Amino acid sequence: MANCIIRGNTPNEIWVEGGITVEYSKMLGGYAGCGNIYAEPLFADPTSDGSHILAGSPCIDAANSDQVPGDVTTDLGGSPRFVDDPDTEDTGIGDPPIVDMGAYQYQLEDTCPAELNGDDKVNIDDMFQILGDWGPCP
Ligand SMILES: [Ca+2]
Ligand SMILES: [Ca+2]
Ligand SMILES: [Ca+2]
Repeated sequence: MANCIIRGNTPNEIWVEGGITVEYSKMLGGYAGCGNIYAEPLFADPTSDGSHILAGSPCIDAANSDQVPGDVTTDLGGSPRFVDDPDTEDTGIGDPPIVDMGAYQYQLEDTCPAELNGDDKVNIDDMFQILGDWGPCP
């Protein structure tokens, strides 16, 4: 198991028969393994499906990018899977930008409103997206 956030399970965070390898994951109470951390993940709303992590979470840029299957480019919410938070030191491994622990990746605030298609460039492709959406809104 890699790049996971395990939190709030009782009586144990995880129960394994036979043992597994856990790495680059966050588990309250801890679990031995490379890159694992034990701090609170700083969920936006831990009482609902709020497993979105907030700025300052120790899970940001702390996972193993090499463990993400090659065809996975988005997180559970459809946002980019690989985002670097320049305010967070990269403590994970792999080629940057480093993936975050958990199902949802920390997303930066929109600093470039004309970047519409998620490729981190403002160019003609973004213009085509605007033109494709041109016209009356239902
Ligand atoms: Ca990241
Ligand atoms: Ca970073
Ligand atoms: Ca773009």
